[in-house]
Amino acid sequence: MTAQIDHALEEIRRFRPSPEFAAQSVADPGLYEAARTDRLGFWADQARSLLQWEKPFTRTLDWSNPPFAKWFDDGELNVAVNCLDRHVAAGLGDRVAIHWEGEPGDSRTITYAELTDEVKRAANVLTDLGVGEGDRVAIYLPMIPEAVVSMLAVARIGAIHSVVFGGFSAESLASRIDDAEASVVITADGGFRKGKIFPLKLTVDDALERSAGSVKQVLVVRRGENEVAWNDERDHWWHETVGRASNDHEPKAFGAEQPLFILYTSGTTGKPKGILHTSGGYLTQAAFTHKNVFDLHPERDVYWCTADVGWITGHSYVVYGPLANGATQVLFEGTPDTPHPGRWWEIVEKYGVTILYTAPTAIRSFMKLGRQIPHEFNLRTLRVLGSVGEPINPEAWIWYRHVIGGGSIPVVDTWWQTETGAIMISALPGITDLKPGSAQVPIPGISVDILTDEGEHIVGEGGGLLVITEPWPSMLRGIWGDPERFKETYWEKFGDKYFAGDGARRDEDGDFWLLGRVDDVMNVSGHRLSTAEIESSLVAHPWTAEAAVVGAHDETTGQAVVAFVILKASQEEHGNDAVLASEELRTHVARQIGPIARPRQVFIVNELPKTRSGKIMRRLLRDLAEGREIGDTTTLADTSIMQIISAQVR
Ligand code: 6R9
Repeated sequence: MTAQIDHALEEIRRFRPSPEFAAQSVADPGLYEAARTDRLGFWADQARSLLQWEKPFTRTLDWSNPPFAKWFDDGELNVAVNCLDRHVAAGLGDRVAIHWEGEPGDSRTITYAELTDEVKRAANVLTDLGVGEGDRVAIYLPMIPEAVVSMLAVARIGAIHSVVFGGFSAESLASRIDDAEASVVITADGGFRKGKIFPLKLTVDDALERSAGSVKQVLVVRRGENEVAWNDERDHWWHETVGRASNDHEPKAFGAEQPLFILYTSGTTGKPKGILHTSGGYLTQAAFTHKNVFDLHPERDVYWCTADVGWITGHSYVVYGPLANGATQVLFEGTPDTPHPGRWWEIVEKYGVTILYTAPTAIRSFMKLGRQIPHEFNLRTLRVLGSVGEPINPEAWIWYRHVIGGGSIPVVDTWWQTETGAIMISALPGITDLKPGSAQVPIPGISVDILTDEGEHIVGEGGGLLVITEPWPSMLRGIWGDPERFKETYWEKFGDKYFAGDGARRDEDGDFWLLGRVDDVMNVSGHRLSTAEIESSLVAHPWTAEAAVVGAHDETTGQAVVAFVILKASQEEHGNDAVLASEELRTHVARQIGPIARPRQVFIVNELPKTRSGKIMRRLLRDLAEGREIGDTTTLADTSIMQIISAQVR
């Protein structure tokens, strides 16, 4: 048996960097050569040049006890100082760190000097609340500046943060608090979402009733101004504590392997995994990739990553990467469509955003609404676009480049995971010839490969399982409290190689194409087909707005392709004949990819089930396609969506 993944969908468009862009690029092609010649020396150089070390390291990597890596481990640094104080000391105190935009339209501008001040105050308060080195602090906040301040204050005193996305339930929050045994929670009275207040403090109160009782103190930011219940022994207002605290705080240097944060991510089975990241290596790779993948010119760029700080993208590319690099960035509390569907583009215009980093799911939902909405705004300041979170199909890539980017600016598709900590596979704008739909090449200093199920290297072109073959600076250091699960999940399958759980193929140029999670790979009559590839074909049809594909059990073929498709609004105006559309799309896929890929069924629906981070939950669609009872829907952004879809399918 081989793990080859058959494919036929060819994407042949190529975009070379413009000479003007290449001429001003911060990355130069020499990076690849340097990393190839001496990989560890390359990372040591990056760590030294991008960060400020209080005690220089002499050891780059200790891999004597795999899979437990140590990077730069005899060096000492303070992560918050690297993100704040050193920029102020370098005379950049007046540079804007954060242009914050609240959902209702209120805004705040915060300079590096002001942010440093606020973090020092918060660090003093956390110390007063009894938080010491290595203690865990849970952060459950909306996208407000205090979220960034809290993370950095925790880092500054050598404690460990566990940010829990503000959309998670009391139960999820309680299980994360318990797993990490957090002693303090930082939250807000409430936050804004789609014009309403969501009561965060209430959820924290509820979570603490359910939890085992490690939390002794709760720090509450006033944001929603909604009524809250108060426990005098335990609860403290941010403005009364941090607001009045001293801004005098002497930072301590910590070892490079000092734990920085835990971030929970769902596995295929069982309870969420607490992914553990540490300091020096993580910050090195976050800063390196943020600078080179986005071609950051901190003195003139206005960068905007739309991710919430509750996800890894928010950790590495809202907080640590940009601030370590002294960037000016936009932080936005709201959603793309409140109070109007042009809200994002209004923000790009207002702040003159030059670099935008977002997810394909957002891009496709804008595609659905049409180009006239973004075209009402001035988007000409944009010069680099990024994508993350799932494969971006070539149609969405082209739309992003043309409609948002004006047709000539680079789009970088960045592949990485909570576990990898920072970007691993991506083009470098200014260097790489871009291919829509491909994440392209490992960044300098990263080694990846594609293996068969049996662990054999696939020579040349071909599809299989993506592995990372050498340790990397921002790699996860473990699963909190569960070293066995860490080994089992990522290292058991291929020994010393990290198993990412994604399918990928390499094309004749050596570029990588991500094919979705391996549990999203279907086997139809002995052929492996990627859900992502068929989705990409469906979305390329002019009638389709969005598509999700699953493999459903089939008597004859093992698995059969079942598709769920949302048609474009323009299509609905033309009568929206579901039977006709479904027949047309089946034929289209058969034509584009081959008869083997022809979906057994194409269901026309109005919605797809998505998690709060925008990932389609194909597992639920598979339940539906196989006529089973629908599984656990608690992590859906809208838990009622599956009922609506089921009704449409029946
Ligand atoms: C950063 C982030 C990780 C999983 C990963 C893969 C998918 C992320 C992707 C991509 C194709 C890309 N993924 N980026 N697939 N192309 N550019 O999203 O982390 O939430 O842990 O998800 O997301 O399947 O394994 P995380």
